[in-house]
Amino acid sequence: MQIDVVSIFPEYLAPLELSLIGKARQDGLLDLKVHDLREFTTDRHRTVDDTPYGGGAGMVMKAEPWAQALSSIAEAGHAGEKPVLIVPSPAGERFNQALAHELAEEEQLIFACGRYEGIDERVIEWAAEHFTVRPMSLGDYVLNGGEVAVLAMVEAIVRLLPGVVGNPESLVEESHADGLLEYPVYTKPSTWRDREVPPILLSGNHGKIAQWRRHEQYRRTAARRPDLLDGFDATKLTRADRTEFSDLGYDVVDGRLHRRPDMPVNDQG
Ligand code: 6GU
Repeated sequence: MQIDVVSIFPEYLAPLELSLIGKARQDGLLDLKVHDLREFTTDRHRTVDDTPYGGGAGMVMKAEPWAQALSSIAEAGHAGEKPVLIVPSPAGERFNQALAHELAEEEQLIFACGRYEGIDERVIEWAAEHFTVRPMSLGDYVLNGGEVAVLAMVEAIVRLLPGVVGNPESLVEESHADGLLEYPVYTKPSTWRDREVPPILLSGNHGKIAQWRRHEQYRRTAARRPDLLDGFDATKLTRADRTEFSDLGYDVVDGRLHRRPDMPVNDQG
């Protein structure tokens, strides 16, 4: 996979040299380049921003340096499909694990890190002729620029590339892999400060352990992220699974979970 990141703070992306992503680059699994937007300006002051038309607070990123940067990256890339241009923005589509999987299938991703109040909207319109443009948000809060969001999205995507995570099994049993939060985990010692590991985990009964873990996933998800249960496929639940959901206040109707209105709020997650 090829990833290009454009930013006025290329040093902000230094963590992409480290750990799993740094290793993927060394191993040739990932070709990642960080570009300084100011390299694509032509004036003496290397200007990337200006005041907003219509007035208001803050500054807006000028169109031309962005067009120069993106054209240069597109020309250097493989002439195949349109590359995907991800524009981090709190006004974007919510990034999630399903999108990470989808983007991990792409040949080339380009991330355009805006700062200030954003990029001149005409760049986004122009870019749609050359790229598949995807404005994307990490969540409902505001960061100063796209760089931190890019660190998060690139990590979420790159760890899904074949060969990047040493044991691919670890991708199967993590939070969001099956639309649920992960079960709690424990390691030695079995008693720590008078706290015991749940005895079932020491039983050696792999069937019971798998069921206990699944039920912990349900409990946690119901307590912390009940919104995730709206889209949960309940058609393949066992009787024990249904009973667990019933205890949590959910009935199965037409293969979907429905919260009973009389149930007290579950805060034991
Ligand atoms: Cl992707 N960018 C910025 N600037 N702020 C954000 C965000 C992205 N996601 C959440 N807040």
